[in-house]
Amino acid sequence: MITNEYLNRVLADVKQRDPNQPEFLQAVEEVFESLQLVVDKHPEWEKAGLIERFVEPERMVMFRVPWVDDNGVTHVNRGYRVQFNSAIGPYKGGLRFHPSVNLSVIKFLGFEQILKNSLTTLPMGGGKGGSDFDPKGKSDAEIMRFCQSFMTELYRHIGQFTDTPAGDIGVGAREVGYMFGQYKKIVDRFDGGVITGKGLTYGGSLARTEATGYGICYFSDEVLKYNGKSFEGQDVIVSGSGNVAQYCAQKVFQLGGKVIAMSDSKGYIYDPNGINLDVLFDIKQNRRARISVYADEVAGAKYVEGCANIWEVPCNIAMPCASQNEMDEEGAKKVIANGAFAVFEGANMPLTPGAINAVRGAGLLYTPGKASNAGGVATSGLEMSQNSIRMSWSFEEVDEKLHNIMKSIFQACLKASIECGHPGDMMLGANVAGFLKVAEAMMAQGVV
Ligand code: NDP
Ligand code: 2IT
Repeated sequence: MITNEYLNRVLADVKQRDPNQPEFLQAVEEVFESLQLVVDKHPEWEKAGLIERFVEPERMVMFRVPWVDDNGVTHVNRGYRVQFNSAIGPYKGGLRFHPSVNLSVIKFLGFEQILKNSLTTLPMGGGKGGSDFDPKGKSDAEIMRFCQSFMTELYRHIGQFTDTPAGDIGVGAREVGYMFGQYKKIVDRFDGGVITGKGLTYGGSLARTEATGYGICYFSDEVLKYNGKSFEGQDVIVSGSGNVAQYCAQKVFQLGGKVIAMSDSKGYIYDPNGINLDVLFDIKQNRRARISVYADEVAGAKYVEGCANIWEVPCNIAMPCASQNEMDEEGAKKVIANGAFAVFEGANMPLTPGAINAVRGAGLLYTPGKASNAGGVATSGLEMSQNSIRMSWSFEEVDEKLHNIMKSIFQACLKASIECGHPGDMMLGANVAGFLKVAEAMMAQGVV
């Protein structure tokens, strides 16, 4: 419940202005609930229109992306780049290629990115982009032509001092490579810092591939330690099986936990012996196949249709790493009833508001994605640092920096939660700590 009048007025305005953007409204409302205490303490913010400006992107670009498939047929997709907030640094955030992409999804992701990037301790503003293009089943040549067409418009809006995209759902090393190549061809310069997640031979950073998943576990490990617990011996569900889920699962095993279930958008696999990641990585990275193949190849494993059914698997810790709203209240209740003690978000906004209330209400440990998955964009920031100094750090150096950043994020969230009178509340802490830095910078820079 939001009681602060100023926040309520802005929320009503946003709802009236963007009634057809449910994901964006969901993200704004969740953040506002956490910000009440600090907004109460800063009456000067209202006169400066700080919150109105905070919820309105600085710029939104939408564009046509025409491309020709292998049969010579032309298709037209829609491209987006939302440059949400540049108060603390140039816009930074990924690109998502998925049929569900629309302005609401990109705005919610860009909004979350502002606070996430603020938490990383690095100077990065918030942005996000993508397209409703579906990469599934497309040939390499089709992916290349799409990426080239996408970049033929996007290139004029980006740059290391303006806006630096990266990957997200449906955009990995292959797509980043094609987009970087097209950018370089158009501008006739090697601007390494124009996009991150690049291949290692042309300016990418070691450990960027692993960073989001590893970072989730480093952050979760701090939360567990603070609560006198650890990953050791815990049964863990990691939903999804993309970049984030794969390396989250790998780090869970390294920290002594056992990942027993993973999923894709069609269904989930359950392996009581612990998921064999060599097999899973081969299926996903080399063969780009469905996760159901795992159950055909590994004795004792089973495949169940329906990705949301994964929450029926009994576990101690649930780590949703696939997509937004993948765990609803019903899913959360199953996780709680089966005796889990923690839900650590890996994806962006994977829990519905009903699920968050259920999990927190039942006293489980809960961490929001904007804090726990910030290691991906933080390591993108480290990739840009290496591009700028024309050097590359070893895997161990980057991994250590990532680990330290995740510890700092935990400390910042903890400190803010204590100052707000709710020690250990990571949702409150992440929203408040992330926001205060941006708010201070926005106030200092005047009404722009
Ligand atoms: P990938 O494209 O590598 O993998 C996405 C995975 O989630 C796939 O297993 C996919 O299944 C599944 N998935 C996608 N959409 C849905 C859906 N609507 N319902 C159920 N499952 C779905 O993406 P990432 O691993 O990079 O991203 C996963 C999440 O992590 C996203 O929320 C993203 O925003 C977030 N994130 C990513 C970062 C990064 O560095 N990549 C950084 C921080 C956050 P299928 O193959 O069947 O589509
Ligand atoms: O949601 C995210 O933080 C990302 N997809 C990573 C963004 C980035 O710029 O590395």
